[in-house]
Amino acid sequence: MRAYLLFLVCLSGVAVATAAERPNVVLIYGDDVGYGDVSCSGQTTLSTPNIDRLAAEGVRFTDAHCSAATCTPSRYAMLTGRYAFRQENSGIRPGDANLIIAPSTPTLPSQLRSVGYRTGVVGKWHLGLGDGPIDWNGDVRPGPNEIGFDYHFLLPATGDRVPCVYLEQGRVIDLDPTDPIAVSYGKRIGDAPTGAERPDLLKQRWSHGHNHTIVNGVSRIGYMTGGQAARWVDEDMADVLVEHAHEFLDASSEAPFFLFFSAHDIHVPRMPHSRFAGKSGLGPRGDAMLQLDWCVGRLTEKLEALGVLDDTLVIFTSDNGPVLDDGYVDQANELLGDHVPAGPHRAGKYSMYEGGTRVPFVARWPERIAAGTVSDALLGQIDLAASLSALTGAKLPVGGLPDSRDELDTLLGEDPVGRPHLVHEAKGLALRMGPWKYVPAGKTRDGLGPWEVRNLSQPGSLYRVDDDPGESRDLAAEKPQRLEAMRSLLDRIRAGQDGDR
Ligand code: NG6
Ligand code: CA
Repeated sequence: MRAYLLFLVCLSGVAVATAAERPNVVLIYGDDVGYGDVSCSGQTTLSTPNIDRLAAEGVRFTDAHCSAATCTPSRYAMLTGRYAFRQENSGIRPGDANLIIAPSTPTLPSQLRSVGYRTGVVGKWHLGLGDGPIDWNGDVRPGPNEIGFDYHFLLPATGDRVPCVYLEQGRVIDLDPTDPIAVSYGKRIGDAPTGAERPDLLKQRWSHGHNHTIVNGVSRIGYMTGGQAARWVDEDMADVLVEHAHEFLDASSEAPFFLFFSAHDIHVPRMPHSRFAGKSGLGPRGDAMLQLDWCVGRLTEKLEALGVLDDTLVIFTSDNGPVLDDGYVDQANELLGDHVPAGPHRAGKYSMYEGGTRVPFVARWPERIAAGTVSDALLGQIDLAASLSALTGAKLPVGGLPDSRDELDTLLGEDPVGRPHLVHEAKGLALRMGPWKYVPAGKTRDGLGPWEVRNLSQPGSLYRVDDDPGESRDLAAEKPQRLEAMRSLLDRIRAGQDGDR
């Protein structure tokens, strides 16, 4: 009898858990979106009503961070709950790189899949594919399916890297087998014109790098031949990604779902659809931000139409800080006006300063998050894997997600303090500890492109980012003990084989 009652309790427990306690999760990831690029950060130069709606109906964080100031390490850390400096080849990867997450590594999606979620990724990947030379005309594996995603529809690397084709469930879509694809990041292949030789053929010219094969009037990093029918049209990319995200959501009515919507916007090349071109007044960078906000609106609307919006934890954040000229002549600097992409923070993408990783982060789930919450807690994307595991009842595997902490109460806006310390990767490693920021000796980029390179001498720099969000007053000489304590904590985290949980 007791066993039977227990069984009933368990059954009803499952039913309750799927409704109110185990929400769907939609993680919308902007690319190179700075803290100040969303209007809910307080700026008035660019309007992002759909992202602002999530903030108004949920929580907005003022001190949330991705793990690294560039894409590949940041995404690696978020998906694996393991800092990317522990992993070789985790810097910015070329488009023919191999998968840097070993199959069967516990990940955020594999955790959710283990408790019955249907998991999907739509958009930018940039974590490598395959485990040897890649044949883009065959089955490209291992990839997302082998690390926890049931479904994928991807840009293999980035919008500015070949191959410029979409990959769905391991296959390039719309590929004509009589026109096979070849890719090279070394020697030139094929006789198609390059951006270096034929700038007259370009819709948008390159400013640095990006002068190899021309695809859709834009020259890319790397060479590709073939696959003409499969090549993407940059201006349609946001529509294509939203369409595939919608299809994933339509097909997910049976189970709770996790969708990682990994937008291409506002990375270069910034080639928004004509609906957005010229609309922001800030040039293609601002127009791409309007397009990204539109994507957020379309996803939110879809959840509403399916009747599951309030049963879904919707998060919007970004993979690294902002950049202006990142290799194409798109007037990002010239048309910037009073817009401040990093908000009050110093520098942006590629930098050890706060602008490198302090990104927008909003989360909406009316079941557990009070509308209109603003949280100053220190929050790291590294903690999403363990926190969402805790939320959904997924057990942490031994040794898995080693740097990811259960910060669910912080994510829900309940803990005003958050993480005690957080690593920030940008070539070297910096550290936050409460309001303190330690930037080690060495070189780091300052500015948003064009950059100045700072060469910080020993013992590095120390800032107090609550009083001085722009990191303008170096307190290293005044607070040598604090600096030393942070330096040695960072050494311990770096050396810690068991991670930083
Ligand atoms: C850099 C590219 C930049 C961008 C970045 C990766 C040049 C000169 N610069 O090497 O345009 O692609 O890599 O960006 O080629 S990320 O957001 O994916 O990390
Ligand atoms: Ca990025």
